[in-house]
Amino acid sequence: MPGGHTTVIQRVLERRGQRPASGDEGTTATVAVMVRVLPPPKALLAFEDAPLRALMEGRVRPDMLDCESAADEAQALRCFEAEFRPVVLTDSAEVVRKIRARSALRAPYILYVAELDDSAEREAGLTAGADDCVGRRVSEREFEARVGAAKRIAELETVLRITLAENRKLSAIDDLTRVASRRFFGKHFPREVERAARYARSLSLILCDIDNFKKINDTLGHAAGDDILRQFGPRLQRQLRKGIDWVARIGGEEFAIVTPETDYESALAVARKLRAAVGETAFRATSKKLQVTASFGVCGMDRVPVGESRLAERVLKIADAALYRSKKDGRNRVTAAILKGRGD
Ligand code: GH3
Ligand code: MG
Ligand code: MG
Repeated sequence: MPGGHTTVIQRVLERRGQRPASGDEGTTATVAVMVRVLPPPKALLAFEDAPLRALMEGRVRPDMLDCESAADEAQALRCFEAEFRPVVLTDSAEVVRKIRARSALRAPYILYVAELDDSAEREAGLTAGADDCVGRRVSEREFEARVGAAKRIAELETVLRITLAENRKLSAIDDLTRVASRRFFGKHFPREVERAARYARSLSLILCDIDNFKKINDTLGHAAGDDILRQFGPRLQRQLRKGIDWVARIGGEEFAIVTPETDYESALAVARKLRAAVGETAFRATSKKLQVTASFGVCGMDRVPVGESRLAERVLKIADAALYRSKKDGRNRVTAAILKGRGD
């Protein structure tokens, strides 16, 4: 066939052109876009020397860093305590030392502007904890390059933080409690409902919310609250059938327990067992032991009705209303509701 070869080669080339970017190229492009759309990093200019401060304010363009100035050490530290800045430019080794001494987890990039451009001064700045050091008579071009490096590091850290937060959200497992995530619940609970409806099986949903959790946080601290949450998910899970029932953390201190092949009466019994398991032994919260209770709301279905639209949503609403009832009636209790199909 005339022109046959050309057609094949063309097809190969076209296909190659359509092939999606490799993982690496894709990542590079994504990072580039993320960096491009970020606003300039916030920076603190802490210069005690007023003429130098004015010079620096003029030199750092607003598209490089979003700057705020402080005139002395106390003001600089106050500003920094009030709001974290990923970049700090300063002429004070004391400011460098004090910012580095903070026990906070996030550390800024610090550019120390030394009085003299000599190695002893540079060493003093770096020893105090600066990341980089320039003399105050640095050329405009060098200064811009060094601020550019600070900007790039601050931006990359922001991109990393955004990515980690997004990853956490995408995850099927909740970090703290090691049970299923809210996202997993949102996707898989409707599937469980559909499946049960298709085979006309039973299915129940139990919601559980820890009582007065805010008070625990307020009196023992957030870390103690986290400790309890960490033990809470596994404690629920231990009471359930392995590989069939599953637990998801759907809110701060709120959990959903999905129990397939479980009718109203059985679900009520499971919820009672869970309530007892929560209350009967104390939780370890930092170094203390703490008695905790939880309230439960059940929506039980002896036979999941078929052809109901948004059934999963309705089940969740019914269980939530039952949970609300448990709270209203004094907490540490189980309230159950049954959902029947039209013909039942
Ligand atoms: P109720 O008995 O009515 O449920 O009262 P509550 O205090 O448990 O409920 P409320 O909704 O008022 O407060 C829930 C608290 O849970 C507030 C929030 O700070 C805390 N919380 C949410 N997520 C977490 C977390 O991951 N760790 C910790 N330690 N606390 C959390
Ligand atoms: Mg609560
Ligand atoms: Mg709650």
